[in-house]
Amino acid sequence: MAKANKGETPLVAIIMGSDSDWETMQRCSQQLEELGVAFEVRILSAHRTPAEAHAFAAAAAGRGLKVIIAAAGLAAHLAGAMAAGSTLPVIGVPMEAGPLNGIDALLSTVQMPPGVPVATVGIGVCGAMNAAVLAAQILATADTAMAARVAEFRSAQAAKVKSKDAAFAARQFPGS
Ligand code: RP5
Repeated sequence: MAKANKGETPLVAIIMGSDSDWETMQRCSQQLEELGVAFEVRILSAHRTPAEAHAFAAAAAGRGLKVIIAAAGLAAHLAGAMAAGSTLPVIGVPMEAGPLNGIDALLSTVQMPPGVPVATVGIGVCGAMNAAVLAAQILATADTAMAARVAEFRSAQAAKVKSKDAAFAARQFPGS
């Protein structure tokens, strides 16, 4: 599935080990859309389609991609496989799958050997959303329009918290 807008070259790839990861990773794609990041989505598996996964990693930078977001569950090696095959920044998102609820995926994703980093975010939806924000922040280092959108996103987020704080401050609590 290609999600780049208006004929734009995708700058970010969301890759997932399975379509069963999509319910969670949709939150990543929505966050990227909100931040105006052109992206593509692929299903590639380090274990089930290793040749395709390695070919994707090897070609990624040449295709104009700048960041790879890799989501997988269980013994999650997809982000590591991307980092092994590309020098692009790789963000790993552990999926909350299986009997260990993502702890296995977190450890498999985060414990990379020195020299082959994966920037690992939290398990599940929070990680999926943060992966999008982190990807935008990486792009923003070389893109002033992106930097402005990231700053706007942060301000809007802060404004929401302030308005919740004001709403709570206006409440009457028993005994106060
Ligand atoms: C991983 O195994 C996938 O990333 C997914 O989280 C998990 C289960 O995959 P399916 O059996 O649902 O295809 O490779």
